[in-house]
Amino acid sequence: MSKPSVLVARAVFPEVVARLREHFEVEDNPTDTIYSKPQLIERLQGKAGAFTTGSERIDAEVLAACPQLRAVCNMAVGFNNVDLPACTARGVMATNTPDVLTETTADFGFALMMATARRITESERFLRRGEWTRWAYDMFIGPDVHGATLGILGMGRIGQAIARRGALGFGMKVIYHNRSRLPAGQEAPLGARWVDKATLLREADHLVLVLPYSAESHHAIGAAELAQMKPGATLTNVARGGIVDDAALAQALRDGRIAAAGLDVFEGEPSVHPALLELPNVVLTPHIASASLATRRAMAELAADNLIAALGCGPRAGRPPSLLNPELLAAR
Ligand code: 8YV
Repeated sequence: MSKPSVLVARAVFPEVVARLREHFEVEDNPTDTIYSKPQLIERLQGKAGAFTTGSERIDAEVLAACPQLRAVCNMAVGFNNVDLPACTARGVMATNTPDVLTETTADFGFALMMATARRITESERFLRRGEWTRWAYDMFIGPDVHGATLGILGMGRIGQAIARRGALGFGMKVIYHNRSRLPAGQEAPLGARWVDKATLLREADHLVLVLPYSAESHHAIGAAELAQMKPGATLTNVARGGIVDDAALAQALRDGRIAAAGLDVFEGEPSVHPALLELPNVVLTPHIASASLATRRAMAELAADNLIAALGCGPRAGRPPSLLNPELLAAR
């Protein structure tokens, strides 16, 4: 029997591609070309599976043009690049890579929040420019992290891991807003308190965004929300571009409405709003929150496990470990 064909849409660890070759005819992308939609559709012709990342949009049009596709396995926990209802309607299994990146992403979110509050990159640029000629009592003065109020918008796995760092490591008071409240047993060890969104905005000294992107969360933080925050507060986004209105944020930072922002994700990335690039009080990183070697390997291996199982191979044949549309199993 011939092996099913799959597309690995971006460059990824060679050992993961080699593992996929044990089960599939693999078209990989060692030059790491970013495919346009027509190129993606062309490459997906005759493919039963796709190993994707956040840079490939798998929408209804792509699915309609690739009727042989049976599995889309995203190497990311976020899957806003995949139209899940359209996949389900066509019987295409969709998977993501939860859990394996939680702690690494939380480390980075906390680091970005600290760098933002304590003005690490801004002061480094000053030093590198040769402007450090003397000490001054108010040089790069900023807010404290320890003991401050940590506000978390979106209290899933990563939000809870950031809360744990803040509460247990830095003596922070943790408040959060999420559609569903955590069970008391999960709130208690963190001393975490559920609040409505307005209270979160009003009380947080350091607000960290960790919610998934959806039509509902689009511009969850815009001019109106920024206006409710404390003037000395910081905002950190390690979730998705589009949750923050970047133009409104740039304006708020320029006006001193909030003290500073730390951003790992952007609307329309890899483009960054030009106004953000010009501001001193914003720490900018290129969507690297999950980028530890061990975690990126684990994400790639999990995406491969999902693809192998989704296409009926390996020990979990037919039961991918992180299936987003389990209703397809029930339908079989
Ligand atoms: C990925 C991410 O690196 O997992 C996610 O949702 O945002 C990152 O960890 C990125 O999406 C590439 O697929």
